[in-house]
Amino acid sequence: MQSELRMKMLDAFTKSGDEFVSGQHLADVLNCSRTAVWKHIEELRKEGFILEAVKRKGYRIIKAPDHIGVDEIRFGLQTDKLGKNIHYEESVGSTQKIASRLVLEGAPEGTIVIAEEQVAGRGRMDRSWHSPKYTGIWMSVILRPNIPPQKAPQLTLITAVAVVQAMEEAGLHPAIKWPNDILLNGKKATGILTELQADADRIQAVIIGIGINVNQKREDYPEELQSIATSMSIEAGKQLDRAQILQHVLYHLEKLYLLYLDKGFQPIKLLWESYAITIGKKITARSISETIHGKALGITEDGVLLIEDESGKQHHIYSADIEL
Ligand code: BTX
Repeated sequence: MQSELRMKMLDAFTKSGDEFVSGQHLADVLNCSRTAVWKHIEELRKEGFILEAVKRKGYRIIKAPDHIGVDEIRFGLQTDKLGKNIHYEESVGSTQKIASRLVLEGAPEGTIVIAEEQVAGRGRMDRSWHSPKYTGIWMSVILRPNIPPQKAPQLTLITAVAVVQAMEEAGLHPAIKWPNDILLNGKKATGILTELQADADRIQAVIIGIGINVNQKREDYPEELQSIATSMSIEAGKQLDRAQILQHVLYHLEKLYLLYLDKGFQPIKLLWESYAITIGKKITARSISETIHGKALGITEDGVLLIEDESGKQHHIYSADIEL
């Protein structure tokens, strides 16, 4: 919708407060037909406005979209570095792609890329990540740690702990499924994708992609995800404040990252294991090359999953999908 029309329309709604605005009044204000009004109303809906339409009365706005723009993120953010440099977009293909461009342009550590919607959100191994508008946290965080490239998977585990801690603050009880899924009531509520820009022995940057389902309703998911995905809001039974959750994630991530740089992976490993549902259980790990059944023993210093099969042989799992 053109911004001038949008302004006139929102002004009309603002003036009417809780009262309905008739279709005819909107048509007069916007100088257009009733059919065109209906189209504009549908556009507002698509952009996240919740509207009520009642025959012979007209329309009213119940709720404006819950945006997470730069101001909402900055106001109340309790970090020194993470999120101090914010790249915000309404709609993108993938925040990871933008972040990797920013890395090449020299973006400082702690830069975040945040979008209200991703139309080509990415998971691991070229899978897609469903990222509908105004419902989740679709974010990439740029870190520049001075660690060898093979240690980068540890940052996925650090991030998982940070997200879990932020979810606990919202009163939820999340669990981690190695390596990157955060589950609520057994269903996936968050995915983490860590990508590297590195030379042979030095990391240029790590881009941590975090996708948190916050305010989706069950019907917002495509059918194939309905049985495996959930959102914080579905589990909490109420709408949640995305900007606040994002701030909490950055706060915990910064604390854990500094702890990691200072004391190494051991304290993080203990925290991670305390949230992991896989450890001690019989699991199946499927990777591109093999499928291993056995008991998950724990993770190594490098964040690699250790499985003991029935013959007592131990396997190091670097990348796989886990079934419990
Ligand atoms: P993954 O490969 O572990 O998970 C991808 C799989 O998860 C999909 O194949 C699908 O079955 C399921 N899935 C897709 N979308 C959702 C969803 N919204 N909720 C629950 N399950 C879903 C996980 O990869 C890593 C995801 C990282 C997403 C972030 S968002 C910001 C950043 N930008 C970007 O493009 N990706 C990351």
